[in-house]
Amino acid sequence: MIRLPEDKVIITVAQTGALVFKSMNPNVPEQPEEIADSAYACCQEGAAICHIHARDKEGKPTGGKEVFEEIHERIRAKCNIIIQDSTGGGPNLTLEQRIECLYAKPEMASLNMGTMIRVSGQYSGVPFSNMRKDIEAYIIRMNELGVKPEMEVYSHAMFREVDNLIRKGLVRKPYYINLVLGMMYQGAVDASPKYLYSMIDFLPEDTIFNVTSVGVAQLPLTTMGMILGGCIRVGMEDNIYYKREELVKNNAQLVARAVRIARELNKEPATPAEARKILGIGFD
Ligand code: KMH
Ligand code: ZN
Repeated sequence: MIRLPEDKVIITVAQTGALVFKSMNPNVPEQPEEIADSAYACCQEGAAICHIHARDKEGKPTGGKEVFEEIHERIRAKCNIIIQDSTGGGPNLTLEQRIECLYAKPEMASLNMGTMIRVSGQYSGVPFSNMRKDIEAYIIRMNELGVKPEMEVYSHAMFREVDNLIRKGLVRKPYYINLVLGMMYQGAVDASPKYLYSMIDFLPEDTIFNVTSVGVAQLPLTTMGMILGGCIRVGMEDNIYYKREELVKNNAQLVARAVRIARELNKEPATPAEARKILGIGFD
């Protein structure tokens, strides 16, 4: 793996997701204007990357290219944060709908590295399907469109799919892997230091890693991620509470806290331009 320069951390904000709704936290940004205003505020606080899910007018996850285009346009009019679209989409979307966003020209996109079964909630028993052939089809499309994949790994077994892409020359260095911990709803490993260390052990060479952890574990595990030389992701997609019994007021609040902690650790948040350089985005 590659450690970030000691004095830097790349912060991603995942603001919306597919599983949190205004009924759970009224501050979740859902519509394009809300998403763009919030992305701008997060960029001002120190986020370099914005992970994006889109919603239709009723607030349901959508893969609609036009909605992603509107979000991108609105964000780009305000700031130069790196746009990373979700190809995980949401449980209501088909495999084709999940990659429509790529045609809205993000710089990055998530790539989920294995199939998981949802084990609770409304979609209990419904697979989150990411078969090898689909992962390959998605990354081929990303390569054609010049989109950098953010490979999301939820458990050790998924490194097999990472290796498959590397062996087939389908992914370019530096590889960028998001270690997702604690998402038991869809089969992730527990959010514990032991699991984080052991997943870091399995990272291929030439990999920059990011730590995502859900719920109450977002704060401690992302702090560990920074200490261990990784990037971090915060935001309401993964955590709607600021602290016990207190809902997050806005995504920028979580970014601001991450930046305060980074500075205590002698790190500065990478600007979007610095993050592009470190991740090799737009430098072909
Ligand atoms: N909700 C995250 C833990 C995606 O959008 O591709 C996983 C995620 C998937 O971000
Ligand atoms: Zn997501």
